[in-house]
Amino acid sequence: MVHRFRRAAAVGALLAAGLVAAASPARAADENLIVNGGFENGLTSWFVNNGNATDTATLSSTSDAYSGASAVLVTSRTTTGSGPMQDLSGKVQAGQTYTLNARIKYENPNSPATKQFFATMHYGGGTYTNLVSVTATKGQWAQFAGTFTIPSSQNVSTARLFFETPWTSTPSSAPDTHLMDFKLDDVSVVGAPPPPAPSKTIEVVGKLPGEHNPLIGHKFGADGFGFVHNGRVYMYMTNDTQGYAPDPVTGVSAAINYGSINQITLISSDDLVNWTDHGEIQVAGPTGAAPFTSNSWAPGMARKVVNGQEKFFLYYANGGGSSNVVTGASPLGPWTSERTTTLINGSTPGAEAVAWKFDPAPLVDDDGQAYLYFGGGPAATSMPAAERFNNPKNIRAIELGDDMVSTQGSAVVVDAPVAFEAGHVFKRQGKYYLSYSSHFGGSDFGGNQTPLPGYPGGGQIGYMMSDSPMSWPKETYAGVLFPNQSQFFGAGTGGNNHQSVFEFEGKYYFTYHAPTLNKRINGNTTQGYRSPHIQEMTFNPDGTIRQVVGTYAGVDQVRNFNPYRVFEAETLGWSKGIATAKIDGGSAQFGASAPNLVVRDVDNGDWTALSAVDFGTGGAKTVTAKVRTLAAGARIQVRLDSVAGPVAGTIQAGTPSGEWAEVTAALDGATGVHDVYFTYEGPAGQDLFELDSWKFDRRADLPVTVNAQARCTSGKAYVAVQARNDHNAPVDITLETPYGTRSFAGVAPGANAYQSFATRSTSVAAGPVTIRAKGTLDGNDVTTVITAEHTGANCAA
Ligand SMILES: [Ca+2]
Ligand SMILES: [Ca+2]
Ligand SMILES: [Ca+2]
Repeated sequence: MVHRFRRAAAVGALLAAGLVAAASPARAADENLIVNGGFENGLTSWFVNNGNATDTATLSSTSDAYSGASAVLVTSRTTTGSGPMQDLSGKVQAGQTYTLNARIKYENPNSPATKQFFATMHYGGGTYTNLVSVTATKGQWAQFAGTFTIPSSQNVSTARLFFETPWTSTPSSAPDTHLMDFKLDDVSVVGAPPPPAPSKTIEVVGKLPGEHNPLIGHKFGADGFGFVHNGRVYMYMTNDTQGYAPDPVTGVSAAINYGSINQITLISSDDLVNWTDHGEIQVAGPTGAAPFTSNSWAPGMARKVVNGQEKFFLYYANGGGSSNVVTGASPLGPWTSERTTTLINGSTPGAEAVAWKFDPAPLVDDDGQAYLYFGGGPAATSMPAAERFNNPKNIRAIELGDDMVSTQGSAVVVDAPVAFEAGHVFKRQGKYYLSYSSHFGGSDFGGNQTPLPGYPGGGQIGYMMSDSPMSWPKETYAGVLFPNQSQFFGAGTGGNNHQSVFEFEGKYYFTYHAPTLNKRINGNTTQGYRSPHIQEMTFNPDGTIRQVVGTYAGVDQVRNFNPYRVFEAETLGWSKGIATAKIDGGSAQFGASAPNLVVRDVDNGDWTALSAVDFGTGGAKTVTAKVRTLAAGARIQVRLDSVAGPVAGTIQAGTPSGEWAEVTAALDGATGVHDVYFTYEGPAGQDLFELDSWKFDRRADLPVTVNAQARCTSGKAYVAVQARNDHNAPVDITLETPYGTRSFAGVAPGANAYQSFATRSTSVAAGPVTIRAKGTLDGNDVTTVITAEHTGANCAA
């Protein structure tokens, strides 16, 4: 049936070489779209026509070439379509005309003296179009030479070129006529160059100014695992952006395909609002750190000193069937595999009955012993239906070996009520907390039922509390700590979740995901692309968790952002219209072995922003951008507080050179704490520049020298404060102590501001004084604040 349809599609589309009146005019930009058309690299980029399962054949390299050293030999043909194929999807375009050339030869002595061959395109499904034909003479190289025009209405999302003999329904009845071996060489398809890959850049503002969820607005990330090290929070995530491919016309991507994900996305922050994009870790796949795995879902991270060496262990799900771990020299890598097989799989003791041996979450206990929590999926059918629903026993806990890349002993059952997946454990005040995601019922769990009283509903995060990291009977169940995210974020945001909990500077935080960025792009019809969120987690006096509420506001910024250093331009509080990409070389901020990214796809009107930047009272004098300029006239406005806020400075990006350069601009008015918006301007329709890093420099402080000490006069203590103006112009000076304040206007160069403040006590302990100096430096008004400590004195003696 397929072939009959195929014949119909071919009618009228056939352009035999001799019928072409004139080739389309050659253009300088034309290129050959065929890879390895001369078969000099063996069979690279070629495969057997796969339009139908019956179209089998054998391809091999032959030294009987038309040109060069080799050609391809096609044998064991089973249908007339059995022949060599190359994928031109994404290369050929509807409405374009191409010139096709190839050499073909057949030699079967029992075959006819001449034979027609076709170059044919398979556009997917049953749509085949013969492009060019040639009638060959037995034993001689014949030449395909013709042009073909793809109809402007043709869908070319699938376009595979192959070579064949004319169709007949029963070729095996006369194999010498229809299924002869043939040789092919020097294939070319020349025409318009392939269109650029469609943009994956997210054009909407995905994280709204002032809001802190989702954490980032320029890419997706799911199953976040929060990990704290040396004052930074790292979020390891399933790379939901990997297969994101918005249609160039509709802007809508096909639904997420988890099977194509083999990278882990990593971002970090020391304030929980401004996040640095560290790009993707190629964990799995042929070029991955662990090439024996093919997927990288739901990461977990742990640190441990092993044999005196600090190491970081990144666990991940290799699809649903197994879990694995790679080792990092730092939280940012580089990553290597200490294993050649997966860590958790069908032969892991105690995990045999777990359907999905995935979602590995590590815990390193205070005594150094480490554990791994994993598992999920359909409950064993041997259980009664009610047990399958309420207590599916699909999650496991197992001890990790001292090396963190092996397990020891047997996995134990985590009897989490209504459990689905996403087991995670943290420890607080001696108690272990295991949280997990609950299932949605259905035939995998004994049919739809009502959960036992207090048990989670579908797609919620439940938790258990235990005194032991390896003991999780159902009695340790403690409740639901997070309802389904759709309760907070509305239509289009439902589905399962995956959480973690981390402690950072005295507070606990809960991570989860929601397709909120997807919703901002496409409205309530989302395609499953998830974004990371964080909320603060608080506890009742008895240690139970107060249920977490999901908000776009998110968490408070932990500290102001320090601009006085080199920091990566891919540090984003908020952004619009930009993308990021990894480049060679290390990070100026995180070190030579850390990945470095740049901000790219910067168009007129795009912007990036930082939240709560502290310029200090003296303020910033200059800003420096490391920029690779792509368009003449491009510039960066440094604005305060909003995208349309006052301009503190303008960086002229300079002449497009293709080279990275540091460009500095003066700043005015950048004092105190502000959100900072870098707004990008230049010619419309052009990429303006790429950005690597930023650096702000302080305005110099006024030179004022302070001396503060306690003295005794008549048995009473005084605090004497002296501030000398070492500047070359008058300065206003204010002396502040707990015992009084005095201001001096216009203190002359070299002169002192001096006051002895009475404490009215017989003794005084050492304590702080504050000196504020106001003056003019380099033509700018500057306030310098100096804090000093005065000595103590006991005047009673
Ligand atoms: Ca050749
Ligand atoms: Ca853009
Ligand atoms: Ca950078």
